[in-house]
Amino acid sequence: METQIEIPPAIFNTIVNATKVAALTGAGVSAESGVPTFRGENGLWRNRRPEELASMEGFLDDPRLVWDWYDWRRTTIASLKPNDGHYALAEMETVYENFTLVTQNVDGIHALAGSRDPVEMHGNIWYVRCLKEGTVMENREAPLQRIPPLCPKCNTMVRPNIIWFGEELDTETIKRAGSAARESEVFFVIGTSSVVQPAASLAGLAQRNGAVVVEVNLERTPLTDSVDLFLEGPSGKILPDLLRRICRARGFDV
Ligand code: BJW
Repeated sequence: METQIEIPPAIFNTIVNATKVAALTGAGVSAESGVPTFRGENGLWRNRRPEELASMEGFLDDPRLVWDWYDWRRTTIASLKPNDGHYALAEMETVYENFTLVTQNVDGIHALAGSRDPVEMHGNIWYVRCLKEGTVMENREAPLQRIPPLCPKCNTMVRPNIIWFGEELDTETIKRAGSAARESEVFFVIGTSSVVQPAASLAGLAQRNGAVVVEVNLERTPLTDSVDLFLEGPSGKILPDLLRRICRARGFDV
């Protein structure tokens, strides 16, 4: 059954008729697939300080602890499948002339759902980087045979190719995310607590450049008061419903 989401007609028209659209996703989008979120009651940090697990200092202090955490997450994610929210976002690429998906998620599930070129702001859990030479390699072994894993070329320890706290985001990635936000007519912010920078600033950037900002979340966030539309509920339900309504209004088969 479709959820009864109330959308003011002027905003709905913009959503339906837009050509340039972008979406920023966070951990909440993968929650219905079984990937734990970071914050909140059952969040991944609940017993640990984020800096202990997701910073270079924490890693150098105890690489085994950090790799154990990543090994557990990789092994969990390896068996999971995209949910209807991921599929709706992949479908948006066919509905809109220009649709950019920007994600903070490192799980790679958007690509599994068919999103063609997601901008992965915080990296990807299936890639590792050699601490000596900086070479980035795909590594899908889950569980890992050796912890911490070593570079197959030089035998030095590798780290997850993920952006940790205090680390700069890749320049090209930040450029793509910024342009997508700046140029969008509609900017969706989905399943993120909107507290981690610089991702959390993209909605404001989009709005200052004229975009209608639509937030989808189970609960209110620090962003909610400034968005044009807040859709409260699970993204795995809200996004397919919204997509159906957009397609119907555009005269597409649904
Ligand atoms: C649902 C749902 C359902 C649940 N449906 N919704 C400016 C001001 C203040 C601080 C800073 C600043 N600039 C930089 C900082 C510091 C820092 C930062 O932002 N700190 C804040 C926490 C205060 N940022 C950085 O350090 C960044 N680096 C940087 O800016 O460098 C600058 C620099 C410049 C020059 C030289 C050197 C440096 C890097 C940030 C990297 C973040 N990385 C992490 C960890 C990765 C580890 C890993 O994954 O292995 O990425 S942090 C963690 O948070 C992870 C996530 O991608 C990110 C965002 O989390 P997300 O996705 O929002 O998840 P949750 O759990 O927080 O929220 C889930 C939401 O879903 C909730 O709202 C639920 O309600 C909702 N939900 N189920 C819909 N079914």
